Amino acid sequence: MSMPTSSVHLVIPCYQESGRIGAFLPDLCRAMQVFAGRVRIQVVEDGSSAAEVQRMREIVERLRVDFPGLLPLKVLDRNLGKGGAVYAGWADHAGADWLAFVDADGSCSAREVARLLAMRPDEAELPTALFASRVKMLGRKVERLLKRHLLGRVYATLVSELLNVPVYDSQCGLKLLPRLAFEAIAPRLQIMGFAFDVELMAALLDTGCLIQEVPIDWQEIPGGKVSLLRDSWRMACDVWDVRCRRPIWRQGA
Ligand SMILES: Nc1nc2c(ncn2[C@@H]2O[C@H](COP(=O)(O)OP(=O)(O)OP(=O)(O)O)[C@@H](O)[C@H]2O)c(=O)[nH]1
Ligand SMILES: [Mg+2]
Repeated sequence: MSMPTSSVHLVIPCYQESGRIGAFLPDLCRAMQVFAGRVRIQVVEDGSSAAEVQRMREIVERLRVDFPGLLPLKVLDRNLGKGGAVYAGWADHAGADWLAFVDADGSCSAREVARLLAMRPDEAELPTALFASRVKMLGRKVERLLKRHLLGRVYATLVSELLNVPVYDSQCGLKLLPRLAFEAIAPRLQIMGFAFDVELMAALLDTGCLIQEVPIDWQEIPGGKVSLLRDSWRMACDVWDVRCRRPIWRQGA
């Protein structure tokens, strides 16, 4: 298979992640070499403690010696939330054709990131985004704690029903989208927390961007920060908020 020639700006949003990213980032840098300089990786540090920022800087700077496609650490002065960190990183796209993010913990392996990025079409009649999806199916390996899997299924069903979008997994931590499609919707995006990708998905669809879900392998890594109690309620409210604002977007379109 020939590799796509378009460029990608891949952001890793991080909050207190120096313990988990250390195993993942070197693998990711190595895996991106197959794209011969067309993928740039940017780690965004989202208002963690000073000691944590220092540790992250050391990890990134050490790797940059061998991997010039890894950009200097971007440090935000205050915690914006996962979505806020992703968007802050995407603002530095430097003309990349595609924008992407992946979670810092390596739940989605470097190999899977490379597999999804290699699927980006160099030319498509309609703009198309690729969203990774944790589908438990024959031929794929998805390992998650049962309670997280179940809650994830409830949330995805809520998203799908409330927004009338047949999405299987809106929250998977690996997504790739055309930069121009993102720029068309960026002014309307308001959700900066864990539900940011629900709003991103709805806004892309409403402006005519296609989204394909790509089943990937996923292995839950201990130390996750999404709290089943605290964050689920906030995330459910955010879905409702997107549902209420969609008709207003459409009037303005
Ligand atoms: N920027 C930012 N990123 C965060 C924040 N909290 C979590 N993240 C990032 O979001 C990504 C996913 O967070 P996790 O803690 O792995 O979430 P999880 O609880 O494991 O949930 P799943 O991975 O979906 O099972 C990681 O890259 C985190 O660093 C935050 O407050 N700000
Ligand atoms: Mg995780």
